[in-house]
Amino acid sequence: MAEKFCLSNPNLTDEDHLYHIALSTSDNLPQRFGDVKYVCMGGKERRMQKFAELLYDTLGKPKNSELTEQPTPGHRLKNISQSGGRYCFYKVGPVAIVNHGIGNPSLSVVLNEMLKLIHHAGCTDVSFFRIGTSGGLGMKPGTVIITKQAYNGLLENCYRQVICGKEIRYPADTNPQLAEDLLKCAKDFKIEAIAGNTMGTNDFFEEQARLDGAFCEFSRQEKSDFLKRAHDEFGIRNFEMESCCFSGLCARANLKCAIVCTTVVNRLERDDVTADKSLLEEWEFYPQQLVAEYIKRSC
Ligand code: R2B
Repeated sequence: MAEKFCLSNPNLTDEDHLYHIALSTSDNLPQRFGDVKYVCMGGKERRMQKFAELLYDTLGKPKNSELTEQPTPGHRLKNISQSGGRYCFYKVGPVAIVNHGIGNPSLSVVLNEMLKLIHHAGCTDVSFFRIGTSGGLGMKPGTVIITKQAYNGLLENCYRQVICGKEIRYPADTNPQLAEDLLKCAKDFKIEAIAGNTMGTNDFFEEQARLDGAFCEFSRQEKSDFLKRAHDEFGIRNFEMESCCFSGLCARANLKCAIVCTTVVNRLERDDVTADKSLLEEWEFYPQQLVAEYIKRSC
């Protein structure tokens, strides 16, 4: 029998409150969530709601889903964390779907609580996925990047966390087998995708060498030197703001993870996104399609 996922924190007890996702250990977590095998996270609430609905159809309307009492077209699933007012959370068969907002701090809060949820629920063999959009580096917009290693804004392959006034570094790598399986799904769907390294920053503007934020005191030359170095020396193929925390905390919990992000701009050419709404929607859909297909094939 597969071993139940267990966090190593000795301070966790049978009574726990997961404030930000509005659940606690008195909410029948093993009965409701003990079958979860996949946790899918992404920034926007609306995108994750749509992804949950897509999964509901892709997996053939699994019985062990949490449904809303008053369904409307495209809104059949219950937002389990609605009363918390911070994040959305849907359950579709063996999949938990959650949004994480922007950046490592927002992600860290909900990821801690999702890890505690699968611990209290006694889940087995859980994999974590992050889907989203990103700025590409030398990639044709619309290309999907499946992250191999995450690098922070200092070009270090780690997640730096401050604990009791000290900085600790955790490895920030993803699972190679998951990446390979997702690339295979992309090939079958004829979606352009590559495995590459990702830079996860704590800022959208200057830390990603954008010239168009509220502030900019570096030159165009400094910008292009930095981007070229990231591309050529570190194999960075896209920028986003969560990969270090996501891969760092999953690895720390001994869980497999994958990060699948579409690129919406080539940062070697420009800073702003010029694609129209319908093209952006099409590109944003690729990671959802790939992860939904992966889950369908493997569950
Ligand atoms: C990609 O897009 C967001 C910033 O616009 C951020 O969450 C990210 O990683």
